[in-house]
Amino acid sequence: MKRMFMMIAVATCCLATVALAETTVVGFDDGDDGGFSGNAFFEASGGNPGGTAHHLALIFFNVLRTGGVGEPVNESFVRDYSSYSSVTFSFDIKTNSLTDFIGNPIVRSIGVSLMDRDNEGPSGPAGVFFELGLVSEAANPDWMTYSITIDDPMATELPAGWIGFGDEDPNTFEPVLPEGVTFADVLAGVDQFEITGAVPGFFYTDANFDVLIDNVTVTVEEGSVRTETTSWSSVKAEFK
Ligand SMILES: [Ca+2]
Ligand SMILES: [Ca+2]
Repeated sequence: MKRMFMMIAVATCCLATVALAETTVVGFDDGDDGGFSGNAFFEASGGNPGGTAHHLALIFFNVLRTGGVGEPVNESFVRDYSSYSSVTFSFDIKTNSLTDFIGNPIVRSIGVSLMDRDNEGPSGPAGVFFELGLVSEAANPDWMTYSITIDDPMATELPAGWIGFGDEDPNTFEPVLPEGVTFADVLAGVDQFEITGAVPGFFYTDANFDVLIDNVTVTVEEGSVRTETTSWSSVKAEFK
């Protein structure tokens, strides 16, 4: 019995857990779009550092997206996230100015949106949105980073702070996921990723944007992988 216990102890002491992470950064080098489109210009300088996406226009809201219908796709962002233990999105932002139509400084929100066009709801494709923070001269006068980590891409319930869309609540008219569609369903079939100022359920009027976004990043972490450094047969051989 004692000998058996020792064998098990030896076998388990040699198993280690290793988390494997894969990170993709879109830095808009030399003004390259990195597979993104939307209402930004892609410029070769002014970024953090180097190239940058530059929202410089009178627009309802800022949007940088990859995977729009008929548009470029960056497959590091547009993918099936179901096999990962965590997913982190981040980007850097700097607001040169953001004003209303008569030039008064205003504040807008910004967040990330993941959309799955294979799950269509009454108000459009199903998706999920997370509001990361504010866009304004006061909030981001210099480069800063917004980031959100999804700890369980296979969660069926919406994690705290996430909004579903694709349908609306019949009583409150707030956006919700279509019936039968879960957070996990969307994460398993993302067709479009966006950094956007359009919070689901809100409507916007024109604003003068001069806002820079750089280093759009996704990090996926594999589930913990157990590595075996000693085989069971070699352990048994030690006790023969
Ligand atoms: Ca850059
Ligand atoms: Ca899909």
